Parts: sequence; structure tokens; C-alpha cells
Amino acid sequence: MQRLPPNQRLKTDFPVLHFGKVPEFDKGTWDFRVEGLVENPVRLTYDEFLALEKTVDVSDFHCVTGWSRFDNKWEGVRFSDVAKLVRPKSNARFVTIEAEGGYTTSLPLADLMEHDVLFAYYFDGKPLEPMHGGPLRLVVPKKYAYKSAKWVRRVVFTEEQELGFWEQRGYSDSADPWKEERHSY
Ligand SMILES: Nc1nc2c(c(=O)[nH]1)N[C@H]1C(S)=C(S)[C@@H](COP(=O)(O)O)O[C@H]1N2
Ligand SMILES: [Mo]
Repeated sequence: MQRLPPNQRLKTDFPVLHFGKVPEFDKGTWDFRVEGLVENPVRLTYDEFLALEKTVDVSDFHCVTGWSRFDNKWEGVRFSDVAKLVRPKSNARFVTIEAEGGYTTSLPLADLMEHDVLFAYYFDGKPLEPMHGGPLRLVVPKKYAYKSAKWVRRVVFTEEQELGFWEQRGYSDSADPWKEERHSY
């Protein structure tokens, strides 16, 4: 199977791309909240998050602007393990991811339950650098990378899909690189 999605170019460096500035990380005030349509909402400190079961996953990364990067080694917590902890209610079908500074994105719960979807805090064996989303970012390898929100702080289970930051600005809500779903028209 062709590994590079249509009209993508392979990069070996790791470009940095985001809107706004890299947020400061303060371990004393940082928290990770999971709420909305769940039986057991949680608020975790940084140390509590690190104590969750850790997973390693190597995956490819595809930015909608046309670059892809292969074999990225992420370490963190599977989305599905977080879901197991909070127990989504039966009417939860989507999840909004909120990052520091107001960036948001949303995905169908079923897409997030895939085994390669992680909240990552390590990259290539080292703590994830702030410019790449440290202390914590979402990684959704099968979607264009604007779904892989950096600096995640809050996760909200919803019934309907909310439009994220780039999705409000004309980017595709489904964002499948293999179908080249770049724009929302
Ligand atoms: N919080 C936040 N996350 C974000 C973005 C952003 O602007 N803000 N940009 C997205 C886009 S478009 C891309 S391509 C990737 C880039 O990740 P990188 O800078 O680690 O390469 O982050 C995604 N996550
Ligand atoms: Mo991107």
C-alpha cells in the first residue's frame, strides 16, 4: 500500500506549525479535565496523568499544507484508556478537544477509540518539546494534523460535533488524508 497520501511530500525534519504562541507550562497549575457526557468526569494533575497506563506507538503524520513525516515515535496514554476511565454515556458520539490558548478541534468518538490515538507526552524517547505541543498533545495519525491538537487541557464528550478552530475556517471536519478531505466544501 502506498504510504504517502495523495499530493503530500515527505519531510525528514519536523516542521513546527501552529496559530498563536507557545504557551508556558506551569506544573503547579496545569490540569487535564475530561467532562461532558461521561459517567465519571475527571480532573488530573500532571503527575496523576503520568501515572496512567503508558503506551508507545509509531505512526505517520500528515499536515493539510502538504507535508508528511513517517515513523514518529509517540509515548503517552491511549485515548481509549482515558475513555475507559471516564465511561462515556450512550449518547456521547463526538469529542471536543480544547487546547491552551483557545485552539479546539472535534472528532467522532469512534475515530478516537482507534489504537493509534494517544495523548502524547514523549516524542522520540524524550519529553515532548513545548513547540511540538509539550507537555501534552493529542495524536490522531489517520487524520490531517490539525486534529492533533497541541497543549491539550480539556476533553468534552458531546452529542453533536462542534466545529473546531480550523474547521470554522473552511477546513474539512472529516480530514481524511487518504480521501484528500482538505476543505469543507
Ligand atoms: N493548539 C494547537 N494545536 C495544533 C495547531 C495549532 O495551531 N494549535 N496546529 C495543528 C496543525 S495545522 C499541525 S500541522 C500540527 C503541527 O504539529 P507540529 O508543530 O508538532 O509539527 O499541529 C496541530 N495542532
Ligand atoms: Mo497542519
